[in-house]
Amino acid sequence: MNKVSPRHPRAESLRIRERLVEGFKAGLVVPEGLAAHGRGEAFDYILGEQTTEHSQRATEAAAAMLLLAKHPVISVNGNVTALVPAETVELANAVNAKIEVNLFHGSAKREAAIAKCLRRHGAKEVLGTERKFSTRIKEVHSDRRKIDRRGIGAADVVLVPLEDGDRTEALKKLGKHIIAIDLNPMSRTAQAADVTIVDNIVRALPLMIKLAKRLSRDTKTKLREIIRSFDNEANLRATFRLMLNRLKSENC
Ligand code: PTJ
Repeated sequence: MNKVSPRHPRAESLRIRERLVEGFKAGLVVPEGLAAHGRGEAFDYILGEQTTEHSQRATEAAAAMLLLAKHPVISVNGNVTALVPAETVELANAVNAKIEVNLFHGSAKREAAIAKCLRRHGAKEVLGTERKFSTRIKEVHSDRRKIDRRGIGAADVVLVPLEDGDRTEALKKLGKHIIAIDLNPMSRTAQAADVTIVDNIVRALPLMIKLAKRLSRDTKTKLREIIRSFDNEANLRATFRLMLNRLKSENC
């Protein structure tokens, strides 16, 4: 790996790219995942590569929702595993969630590599790799239709980071609550989710862990109040406005 100089003005962004390239070489990430990351980077640039107050509010609502859930599940794909493997495991422990591998570009080999990587980072159980537990959501027209009966199949709340569109809509129809992490506030996933965090996953997950640990000491009534007072549509509109204003200004 080429060492990125800490003095480079875009060092952090380059380091994140390196993690994806390493993930690609290790068989975790598909080539399309590199392109998807580029799209995310463009939106992140407009956001100023920082966590906005709106995404902070969404992240708090997401943490409360995960803590209140009976069967929370974190859905992981190649990019998520390459970027935040340790944080995914830490968040799952903090909110008592299951981790399930769910791929857009399905491959048993990559599922196994992703599960192995997450176990290396401390995950005790990774669902989504055993055929005998697998079932299908017929409304989904991609490899993502394959889900684990013990995981997403039984879940009441599903965290879907870096998702493509139609599964979120299908999971919503099945009555599940969806939390999305997506730098593109216009994506179908962002629009369809109950809570949308428009932030880079490398910033969103550490913040969610911190907030989940803090909120776990609060009452259920307080957690319900956080969710009740969160308005995803208004929050997305405010994020749009912020992006537009940044584009109009000369700071972007
Ligand atoms: O590993 P697989 O087979 O499941 O494939 C994963 C990808 C990401 C290739 C697949 O899910 C896909 O094609 O996704 P899309 O439709 O490109 O959507 C990914 C969304 O994530 C886009 O809206 C991007 O803007 C956004 N995104 C990309 N990188 C990040 C991000 N959002 C948050 N943090 C990022 N680092």
